[in-house]
Amino acid sequence: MAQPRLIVVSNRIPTGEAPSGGLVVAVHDALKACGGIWIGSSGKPVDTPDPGLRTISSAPYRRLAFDLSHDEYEGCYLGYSNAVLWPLFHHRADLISVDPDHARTYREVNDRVAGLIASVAEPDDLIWIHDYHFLPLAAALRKRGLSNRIAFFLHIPFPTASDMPALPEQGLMSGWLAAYNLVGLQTNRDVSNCQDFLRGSGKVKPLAGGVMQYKDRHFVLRSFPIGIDVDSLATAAADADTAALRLGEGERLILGVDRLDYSKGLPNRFEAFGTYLSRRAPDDPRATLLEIAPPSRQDVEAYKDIRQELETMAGSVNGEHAELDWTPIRYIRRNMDRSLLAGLYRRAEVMLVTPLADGMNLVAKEFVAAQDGADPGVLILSHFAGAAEQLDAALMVNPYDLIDVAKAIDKALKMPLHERHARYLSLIATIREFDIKWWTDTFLAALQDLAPMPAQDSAAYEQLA
Ligand code: ADQ
Repeated sequence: MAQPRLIVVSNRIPTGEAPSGGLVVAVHDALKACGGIWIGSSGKPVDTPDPGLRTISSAPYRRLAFDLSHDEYEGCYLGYSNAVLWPLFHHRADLISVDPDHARTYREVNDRVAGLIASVAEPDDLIWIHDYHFLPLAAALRKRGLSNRIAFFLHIPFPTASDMPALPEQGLMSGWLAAYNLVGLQTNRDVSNCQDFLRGSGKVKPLAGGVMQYKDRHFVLRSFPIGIDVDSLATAAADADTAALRLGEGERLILGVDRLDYSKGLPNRFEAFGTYLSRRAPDDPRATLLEIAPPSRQDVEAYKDIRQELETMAGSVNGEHAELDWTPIRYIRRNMDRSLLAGLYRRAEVMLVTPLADGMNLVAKEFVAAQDGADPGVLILSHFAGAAEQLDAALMVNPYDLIDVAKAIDKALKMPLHERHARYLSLIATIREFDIKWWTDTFLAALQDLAPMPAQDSAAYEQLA
């Protein structure tokens, strides 16, 4: 069967010539194979936005960018996407900042972007939309009469049915999702949360095999756990030069790598490491926690305090436990080059991945891919990372329980080679089987299997988009 053309829509598009990073490379490969178009925002807001799409590159496929005005950036990106949807979907309804103007701008931007997509889409194109910035986009495309096969993939967790009522627009959500042919989530837990919500909305009836019925049409809801490019990470890790990282004689390395975000549980992690240090026996070797966490989204209110909180906590743990020749927490607030990061994964004996909520967490998978199979490190993984559903051979922890995490650190540092090895073999087998190529291939095959959605009364979509 001939491969239809693919249109990918994501908040950001790579602007450089050589895309890097797992998802970007995977989408790049899929677009190269099918031909197609990648559409995304140009990043920062501009004073006089171009009303159309700007071509960033034309080969081997087209990359097209749309501009956001300052009001659109503030209302849609900062306001609704990152100060309502992100906290709500990460079970932090206490942090949401409800503003009807932001909700209106979010829907208006989606509607405008739908017009731009409609101006380049052809009837047989597959359209693949990424993430929470674009939940209503399919409804806005259907309103314009597009019957294409349209899929959505949510990179972050789906909220529980009890969190969802905090969203003033929750009444629209089932209609937004039902306008897609295929809705992909990271884990089975997300699918079950989404099913509970849809069933509870009274508008959607789950049928067999992930098929959902909304009014007189159907859509499919399934999990597609995202993976990584294992070989490129393993090669980068083996080739990296990490000599600049100097540790004392016998000092052990524990690593944390995150965007600075409240969902990543960093204060809990630092506190748990402090608890480990307080409980450690005098003749245990020294362990240093190297945390690499560059700030993100600093324009959003809820992000302003985390940096301060973390620096205070690092200072307090170091003040209590440091020696003249040892600083237990080293905290780097800069972005790290990917190949150096891969080398650090390989050098670390223990990796702490302890989010309070996370769609998947690719860092956990990257750490495993980077290991030397003859002497692998140990992954400590939160139950609340999406990756926990697949990586049950990691040391699983409850990140809220400081003693549980402290005990896991102790166990990981003392784990004998045969146990590290057995756990590693199980983890790497899973990561290899469900890699990034599996993810794009499986997702696109599932979409291609579905029939286009017959054009319907566009008035039904007017109220949604
Ligand atoms: P993120 O929240 O950004 O992504 P994550 O999956 O952990 O989180 O990382 C994405 C990429 O960023 C990884 O390739 C990682 O190497 C890189 N990265 C993270 N911290 C870094 C640092 N300090 N320096 C350099 N690079 C760093 C969202 C969801 C996740 C989901 C992904 C993909 O929140 O849950 O796994 O999308 O679907």
